[in-house]
Amino acid sequence: MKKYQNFINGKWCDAKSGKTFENRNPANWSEIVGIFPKSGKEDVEEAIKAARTAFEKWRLVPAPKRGDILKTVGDIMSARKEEIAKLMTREMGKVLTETKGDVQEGIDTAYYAASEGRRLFGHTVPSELPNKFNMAMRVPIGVAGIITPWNFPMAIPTWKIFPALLCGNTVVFKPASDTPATATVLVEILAEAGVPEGVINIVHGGGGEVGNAIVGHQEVDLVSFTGSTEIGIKISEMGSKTLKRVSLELGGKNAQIVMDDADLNLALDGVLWGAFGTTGQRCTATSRLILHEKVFDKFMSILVDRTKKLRLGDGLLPTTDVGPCVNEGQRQTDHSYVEIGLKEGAKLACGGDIGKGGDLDKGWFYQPTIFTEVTPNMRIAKEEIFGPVLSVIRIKSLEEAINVLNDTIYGLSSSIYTKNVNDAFRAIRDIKAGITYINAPTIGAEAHMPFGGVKQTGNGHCEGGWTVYEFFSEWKTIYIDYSGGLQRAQIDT
Ligand code: UN1
Repeated sequence: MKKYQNFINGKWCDAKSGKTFENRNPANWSEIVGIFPKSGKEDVEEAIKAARTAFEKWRLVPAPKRGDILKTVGDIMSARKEEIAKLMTREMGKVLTETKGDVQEGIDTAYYAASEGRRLFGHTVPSELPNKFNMAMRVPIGVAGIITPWNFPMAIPTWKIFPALLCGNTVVFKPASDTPATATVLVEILAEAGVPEGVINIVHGGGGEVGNAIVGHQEVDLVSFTGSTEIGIKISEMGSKTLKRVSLELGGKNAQIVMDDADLNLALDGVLWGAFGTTGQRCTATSRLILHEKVFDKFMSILVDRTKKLRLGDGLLPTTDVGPCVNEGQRQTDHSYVEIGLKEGAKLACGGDIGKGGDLDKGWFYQPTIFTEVTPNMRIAKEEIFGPVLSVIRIKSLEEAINVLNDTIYGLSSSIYTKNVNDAFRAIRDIKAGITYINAPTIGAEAHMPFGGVKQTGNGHCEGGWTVYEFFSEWKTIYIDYSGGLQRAQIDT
């Protein structure tokens, strides 16, 4: 069995306490994927010290050179794509085609970051005084604490780490304890590609020990976190004590609207992929279907039929459509929401139980589940479940559909299926979400576009594309007076 380590100041090492934890395969709980260091405050302390020291050199490496290293990172990831995807499926369960997509998202992010090394544009601005030149440029910030979830074990860490490094910051990385193996491979690749010692550090362990130690530390300048709204609020509070810059990517309760004029086959493919792809374990997953009454019965009968045909199983098997939940706790959460939904008066159209029989008994499988007769005020219509549970709400008009869609504390992704161009543009204007898809499901963001949510999904920062480079750098304003005399702004007019 493979024993993994932390990576601090360019060296692989155990937790100082010598403690470890196991990482198991959710499709086959008896299989141990690896043993990892259960780190504590003292390990974090060392990693932050290394990152702080390394920052003074890394910030001076020209951004195009930092970009070249990330280009090499992308090349190595491409060469190892299949192998990394298999490891990822073993440690968190999603099907192999999706784990390959997850690695691909990391590769795309690497190449985008590499090219940004030759941009990182600033501004030149005319001065109000003669013989004077004004400009604003972007500068590195310092040590970045990166705390990531298990559902996109490669893509999400790369969304944060690559721009952090490209901008000249150094990194202390705490991956989710459900997916430490993929995270370790990412760090191996960064080191192999030439990221200098101390610039990237990984510390494995729990949020309570490692995460808190990072967020509470005076010498960490910024924190980027993806996870639950509950933890995000705590991180925000803790980070504010040292006035850290904090980027939060939190919960969602994403909905797909299907209007009566929609291409119903297209909308069916969309909702099946959005709700049950990744076992519903995406921040962007479709957890509500807002369905026009005129097509309700027809759409539901095909949807339920097709959902029942989805094959649960080990994500490594080509016959599997839907993999397991990531762990026992998540499966219990899914089931508890099914019980809540039934108590609230919603009706189960299919699913509603764990996946049983044969190899399914070895892992944390849950049947793809659909609730009908859901009303917008029910908990299953409002709270993030993070599993393969879809709540269907019947509506009569576009206006009602958008009101229902917006009736949540979250605002990450959204979708509408319609052939009516006017309705599509009204939806774009009136839906309160960071992302709106027209005639496409709520999942499937591309690496070079802004990714982020409004309301309680985030705190105003976006990942992805050019926007994330704003987060990982700060502005410095420069005035160059070449008049040879004192020129007093606002006075010598
Ligand atoms: C997430 O679920 O946190 O748009 C990220 C998507 C993926 C990323 C999801 N590209 O569904």
